[in-house]
Amino acid sequence: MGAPLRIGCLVDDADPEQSAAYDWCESRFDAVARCRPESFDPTEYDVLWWHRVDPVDPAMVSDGGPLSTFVRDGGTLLLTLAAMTAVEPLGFDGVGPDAVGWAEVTDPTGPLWKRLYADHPIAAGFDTLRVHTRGAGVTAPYARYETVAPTDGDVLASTARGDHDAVAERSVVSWQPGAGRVVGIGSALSFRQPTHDICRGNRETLVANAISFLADEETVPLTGRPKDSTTLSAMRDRLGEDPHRPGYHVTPPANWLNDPNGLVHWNGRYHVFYQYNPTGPFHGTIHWGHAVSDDLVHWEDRPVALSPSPDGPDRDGCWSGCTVDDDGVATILYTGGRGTEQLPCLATSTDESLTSWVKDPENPVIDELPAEPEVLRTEDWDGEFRDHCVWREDGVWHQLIGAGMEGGGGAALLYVSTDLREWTYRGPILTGDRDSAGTVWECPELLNFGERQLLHVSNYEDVMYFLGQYDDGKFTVERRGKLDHGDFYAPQSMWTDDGRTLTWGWVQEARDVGAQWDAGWSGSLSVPRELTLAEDGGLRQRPAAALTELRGEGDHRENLRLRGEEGCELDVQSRQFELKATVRLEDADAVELRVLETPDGEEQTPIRYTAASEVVVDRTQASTAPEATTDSQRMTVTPYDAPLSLHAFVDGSIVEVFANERHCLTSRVYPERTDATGISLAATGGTATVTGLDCWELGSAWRS
Ligand code: DQQ
Repeated sequence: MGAPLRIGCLVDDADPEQSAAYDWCESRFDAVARCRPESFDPTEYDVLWWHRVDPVDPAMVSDGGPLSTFVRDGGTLLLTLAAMTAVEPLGFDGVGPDAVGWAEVTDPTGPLWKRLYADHPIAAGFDTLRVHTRGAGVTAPYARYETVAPTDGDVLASTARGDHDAVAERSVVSWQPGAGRVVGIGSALSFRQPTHDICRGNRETLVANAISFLADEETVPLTGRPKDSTTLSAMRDRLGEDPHRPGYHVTPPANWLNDPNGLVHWNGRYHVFYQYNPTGPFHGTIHWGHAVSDDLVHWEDRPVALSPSPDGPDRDGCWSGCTVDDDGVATILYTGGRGTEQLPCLATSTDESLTSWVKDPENPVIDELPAEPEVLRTEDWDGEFRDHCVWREDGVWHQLIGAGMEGGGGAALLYVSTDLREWTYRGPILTGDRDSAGTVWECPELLNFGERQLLHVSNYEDVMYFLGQYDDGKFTVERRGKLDHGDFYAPQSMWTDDGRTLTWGWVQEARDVGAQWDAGWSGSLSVPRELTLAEDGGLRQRPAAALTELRGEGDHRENLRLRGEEGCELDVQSRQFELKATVRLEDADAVELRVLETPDGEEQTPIRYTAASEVVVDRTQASTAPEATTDSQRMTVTPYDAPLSLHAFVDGSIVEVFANERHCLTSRVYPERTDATGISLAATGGTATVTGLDCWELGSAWRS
């Protein structure tokens, strides 16, 4: 038997809850003593525990005082309930919990453990991510992060309340200041008030686990917030076994991704930034994640590029924006969110690898909404006014900002500037009708194809594009359409040094918040698509040629005759592949390319080309999970005399389809069975010919 664990319970007042926690600790561990936060002998304790119902008054502790010195020198500290507020005055985090108070507990409540940390020692003994440690029927104190995120702490758990996943209520956090370690558990831990036996048992296990974890020098230390490339890659590896996780599409290392941002080809490297929540797989406290590639297909995680500034106009989130080259200085224009305001902000890079960014001290660079048209005010925002597309024309910077108009539809608003910092408003280049084009236009982008320009906007539902003429601040529409007919949103483009326009979109999940939480990650980017004008003046969308670099084993067929239900199975068995087929329907009603198919056909996702000139991704049998989406997604493909070329990229849970290099449909499916790896073809209602077919397994984008 080794020496008993020496626990110091910090006491600071006569609070009965604090005394009850002490009594429990004494009954559970052998060497427990009381001590005071700012006067204790650091040599006497292995672990300190501070349990408080009231927030810590900054006068009680300080950065540089005995408690912070104890931790930074290698000591460990558990902060429970409102004691978690001490991290700010102790200097362990730039931001303390922003939601502190008392609330009625109406359902059994406790940690909603993150998938990433399901095997964390503090979660030992729980066979679920949803652990209830406090029963209903009392008013109890709490301290947690709700609208802001810790700057240095790593969120281990949010809050499970009854059957509800309160994903934004981040209540268990770990820090690693200096050589020490700190864990905060901000809610659902009262010792004085009686509770249900199960909750009591869970509470005791949780606190005892936390104390043992902190005391055990051998346990793999948490990093605090993972910030460098190595720890981000390690995080990615932890989720690597998930069969739904895409392998060659850009995904976040863990947690949440939405819009692609700031895409730029800089010093020969391709940089993709994206909307990222480092605290969990849900939309909130948005940062800019960063990935870089030398060849457009192999990617490397880079440290987070932009984080909200606690005192800045982007306190609640760094929303979408773009990167421009300001005479050699990479410069980001993005939307800062704070309270009900969203305003344009600017940051410049201080290094060639675009790793470090400095925000302009004058942010926001535009500090009020335009007067005309009146910007739509909603419950959430003083004005729906965000997202940026910036280019230089005749030496003048031009900027589009997306907006909604009071009483109208979406708008793309134009500003001009000589220095990217002082902007003059010019008015909308195009406005939309609410009924046919949506209430708000997010992420507007103007692309120049010489003889014609393309404006695309995301209107909450679809990505609409307008082809026409942009001249002197006005856009005249000649044609319109949808960039994609499935789960694809808020795209943005990169102009490569060799003159290509490559576009990525956010591929949203088609499963609920709880399923995304259980997976530990959410969101992906599409494959890069090269956009050009076709000979007939329409839009052409092709997968970037570089994707061929990923091709591995393949199957090639020519002049396949498909008759009736007689199918044809391909040799490739995979969830990560590319399929290219040229299909002539003859007298068949439809041809199906069935992907992610089990041998018995129980699960399968047919990509169906019909005689009605539609391409349908049929999800009725995509997954045996009862909660899986079963609706089909479809797009009309112009009726062609020539055969239809179908080009599909399947990757874990993504089915991304290009038809005749024009029409795109990106879909999400979540097959349950491990043998859902088959690929087959069949015709229905007659005979069809597949004049040529190629299928290749594709390699992965991430080097681990
Ligand atoms: N996503 C961002 C906004 C944008 C929206 C926030 C589009 O800037 O309007 O994460 O998905």
